[in-house]
Amino acid sequence: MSSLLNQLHSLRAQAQQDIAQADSLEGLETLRVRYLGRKDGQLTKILQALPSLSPEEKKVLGREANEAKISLETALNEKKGAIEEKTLNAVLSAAAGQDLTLPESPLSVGRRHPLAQVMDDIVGCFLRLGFNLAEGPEVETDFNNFTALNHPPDHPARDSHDTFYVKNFRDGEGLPLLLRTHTSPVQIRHMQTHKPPLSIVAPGRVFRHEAVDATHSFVFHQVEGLAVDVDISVADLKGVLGLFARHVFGSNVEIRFRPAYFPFVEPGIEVDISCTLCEGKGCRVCKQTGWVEMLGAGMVNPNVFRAVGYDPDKVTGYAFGIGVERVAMFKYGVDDMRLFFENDVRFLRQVSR
Ligand code: FA5
Repeated sequence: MSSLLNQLHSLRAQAQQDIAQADSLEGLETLRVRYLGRKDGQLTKILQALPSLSPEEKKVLGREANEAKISLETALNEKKGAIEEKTLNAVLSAAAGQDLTLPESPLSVGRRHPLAQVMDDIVGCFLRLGFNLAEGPEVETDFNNFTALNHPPDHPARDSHDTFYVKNFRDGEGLPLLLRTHTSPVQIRHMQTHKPPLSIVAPGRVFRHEAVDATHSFVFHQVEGLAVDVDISVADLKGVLGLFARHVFGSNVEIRFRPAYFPFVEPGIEVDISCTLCEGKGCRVCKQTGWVEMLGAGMVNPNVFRAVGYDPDKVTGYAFGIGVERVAMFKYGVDDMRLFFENDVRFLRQVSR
């Protein structure tokens, strides 16, 4: 028994000495396992002799072992605190001269560009109404961009779209390829490859050789819509555009149709949205008129159906082309389109969610 007690005392003395000399958290952990480890710790090994002792001896050894355990655990904890404090002091003195009480710099999270958000919003509205998504290339043939859309070769309407032609590249007819001036050629591509009934929405980037000002850009975005079936009427077009306007601008908005000319629709319509910024009273965004022009639309011209091999006596359809930048300007009350392209983050933060 006395040899066990001696072992215990020298274990305690040795452990206290080792803990006092430890200089890292890893070293401390090694000592904890060596002396107090449940399986192979030296204290556990001494206690393995307990069953062979008398009840009185068990009491004495048990009490002493318990005291040794508590005192070593306390020493380990105190040493751990001391090592951590030393590490922190080293970090602080390395940062001497810096003001550690300053707030951390805020983490700024990126967002989608406001034009992308508006485009998604418009497209999402039509997808929910049952339209399918369609796409076309930005470099187009003269046929798809003009001829099939009822612009004969010498038709003056071609001049209304100042076109960027792609040098040295020609389509199958020997005509120059061009950067599409609107998303309407997607109508042609889709009808050439699909049979009616169909309803599609086609977002995309378009290009016109135009001077840039507050309401015009030489590259901008449109969302094209097309629905073809038997007995489609202007009433269907009006209903769908009304739903679109209320979805994007809120339930109080009104739309009005004005006659307009586009070779590929008959009748052609320009659609205005009542100005929700001034509630129709007149402001700088609606140029004091109470209305803002948002899109072109109309009933598909029979010549367009003929160009894609549809029988105009059997089907009717409507089409529309929405100017995305105009929608974004109106939605955010911005009176200069160029702000959307300059990408000044102070502006983008103001208008995007
Ligand atoms: C067209 O581009 C026709 N393709 C739209 C259409 C489709 C009519 C289907 C009928 C049936 P327009 O050139 O008006 O039409 O342009 C449509 C919309 O694009 C305009 O209402 C306007 O919102 C926007 N837009 C036109 N030119 C510019 C420009 N330079 N910069 C920014 N937005 C423009």
